[in-house]
Parts: sequence; structure tokens; C-alpha cells
Amino acid sequence: MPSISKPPISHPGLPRNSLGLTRRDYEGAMSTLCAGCGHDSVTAAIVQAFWELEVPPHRVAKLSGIGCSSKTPTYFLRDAHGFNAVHGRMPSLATGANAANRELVYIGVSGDGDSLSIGVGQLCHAIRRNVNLLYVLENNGVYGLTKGQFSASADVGSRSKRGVPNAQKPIDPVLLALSLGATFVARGFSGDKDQLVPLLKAGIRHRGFALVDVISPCVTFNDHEGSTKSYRYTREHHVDLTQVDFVPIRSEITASIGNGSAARAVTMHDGSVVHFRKVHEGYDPTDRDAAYAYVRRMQEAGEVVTGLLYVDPAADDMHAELGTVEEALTSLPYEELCPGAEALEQWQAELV
Ligand SMILES: Cc1ncc(C[n+]2csc(CCOP(=O)(O)OP(=O)(O)O)c2C)c(N)n1
Ligand code: SF4
Repeated sequence: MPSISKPPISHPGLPRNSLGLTRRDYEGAMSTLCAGCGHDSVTAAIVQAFWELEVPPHRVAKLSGIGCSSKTPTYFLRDAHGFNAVHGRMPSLATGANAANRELVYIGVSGDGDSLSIGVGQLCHAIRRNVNLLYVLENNGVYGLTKGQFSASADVGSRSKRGVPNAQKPIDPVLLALSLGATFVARGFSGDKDQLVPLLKAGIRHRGFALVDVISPCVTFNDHEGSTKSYRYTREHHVDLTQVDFVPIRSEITASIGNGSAARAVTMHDGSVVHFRKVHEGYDPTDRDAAYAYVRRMQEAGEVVTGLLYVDPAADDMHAELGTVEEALTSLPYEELCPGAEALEQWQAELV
């Protein structure tokens, strides 16, 4: 993984969270992406979200596949655990790691190529299993790393840099996730950090699979006239469905609830609260069918809806569904994990 190390900088004047850490402590190596790439803005939002939530970096596992987007975990949380999977296979790794150690905070970063082409089956099953993971899909409509081929999220008629229009229907990760029963579905824009940071924070705190699809323009291969994933298109067609404020448990008591009656508070399983003001009258983020219909309707009108689109605040993750032991398997003594040859032989005999 090409990266340039960034010397950690400490300055007495930098703001610190309750762990005594500055934002710099949540950064990683220097980015080697193209200047202006949307993915770097998403990295900055991830750094901000983990710092504000005061998550100890060494308690985080960051996972990815292959692509420019999948390179980015190198650029945040240098003290976290990390693993770069082969193309499209990050969800299996996340599932296995999560099964072995449920106590870490998991973040997966992927691209639309990694997630919706080669890795689409993996993504679907991680959603079905409700693996406790924030899944950040950095969506630019192209395979950036391999020089700009259309990905499965490119809209019909959107043009490549060479001017060729895409003829195939796109897969929309938001609609896919909603139809598969995902318990947290949001969409953001790399150019809108104010909205993206609270969405990421809520996704980190959600118990279960949290998909945050981020429109993240590729400035080198997909930021021209005719592209529907460009900065310009997204800024002109992006509709804030909800303005989200995420309030962690500790500050809940003192937090103000938005601006009065317009704000709606959704309490997550751990007691933290997502406050969001409805921009569109009557929108209910806990109504899956309404969310699906709304996203479709807006899509047909050429609009990109952003915000917290759906959440099931009572959702429980893979461990609850499978009834696994409370303790992380990694901390169980060997004798408990492996009952020994005699016990195995006895079970085998029972199966015959
Ligand atoms: C098995 C396999 N097939 C194909 C490739 C080539 N490849 C590398 S990255 C990539 C697509 C990356 O696109 P995306 O996930 O959208 O990330 P981006 O670079 O746009 O951020 C492909 C096809 C590969 N590395 N491995
Ligand atoms: S090729 Fe595109 S996606 Fe890759 S780093 Fe450059 S701008 Fe970003």
C-alpha cells in the first residue's frame, strides 16, 4: 500500500477530547490520492467523527478492499487495527473479525466498484447478517484506480471522460440496502462535511450494519460535464432530506433539541440520540417503505437525496441474532474455545 508517513504533530494549543487526544491523533499517513479527490474529504470527516466520539483509536478495526477509496484507511487512525482485503472481499473479513472480537469498533471503507461489482454478493450478506460495522461506500461512479471505467453505480446516460454514455441501469446502494432489510441507511456528499460527520457518528454508534453511501467525485476521471457523480452535478441536484445532529450519551442531558417542534429525536440502542430536523414534511426515517418510495421518486426527478434515510433504532446485531457468548472469543481461554478431543469424539458419536 503506497503511503508517505506523516510525522505526528503535537501542539499545546490544539483542542483535545476527554482522552487527551487531538484530531491529529486520529489521522494516518499522508494521502497519495489525486489533489481534490472526494475520498480525502471523506477521510477528514471520518477523523472528525472518531475524534468527536472520543473512541480510543486502538479499539478500532478499519477494513477495506481494493480501489482508491479502499486505500484511504491508511490515511486515518494510524493506531487502529487494519486489514486491506482482496477486491470486494472486505465484508467477509469484517464478519469474521467481528465474530472473533465483538468488542472492537468496526469501520469498512469501499468503493462503488469494490462494493457493487465484484463485491456485491459479499455486501448483501453482510447486510443480511447485520454485522456490526459502519460501511462507508465512497461512490464516484467509476473505477478510479484502474483509470475511469464505468462502475455499476453510473447512471444511464452519464458520460465518461471520453464522452461515451453509459447504457446500463445503475445499482443504487441505498435502495439495495433498504430492500435487503438494512437497519441503518444514509447518504452523504463528500463536499458537505457538516452533514457527513453526524451521519458517520450515528453509523458508528448504531448496533448492526450501517451503510453510509457518500457521493465522492473522482476529479480525474469523473468530474466533467455529463457526469452525474461530479461536484457540480451533486451540488446542483442534492436535496437535504434531513439535517442530522448526533448527540452521544454523555452530552445528552445538556444538549438542546434542535429548534423546537421541528426536531425529531431517535434514541439508539446505546442511549445516544440522533436528532434530525425534517426538511420534507411528513418524512418518517423509521418507515422503510416510505424511505424506499421517496428515494425512488426523487431519483426519477434527477435529485440526489442525502441525510439519514432509514434507521431501526431497536435493531440488534449479528451476535444477538446468533445468540453468541457475551465475551469476545479472543479473550476466552483456550480450554473453553477448544473442548478437547474427547468431547469432540463424543459429539461425533452422537451424530452417527
Ligand atoms: C480480482 C481483481 N479484479 C480486478 C482488479 C482491478 N481493480 C482494482 S481497483 C478496481 C475498481 C476500483 O473501483 P472502486 O471500488 O469504485 O474504487 P475507486 O478507485 O473508484 O475509489 C478494479 C476493477 C483487482 N485488483 N482485483
Ligand atoms: S483517480 Fe479518482 S478516485 Fe482515484 S485518487 Fe484520483 S480522483 Fe480519487
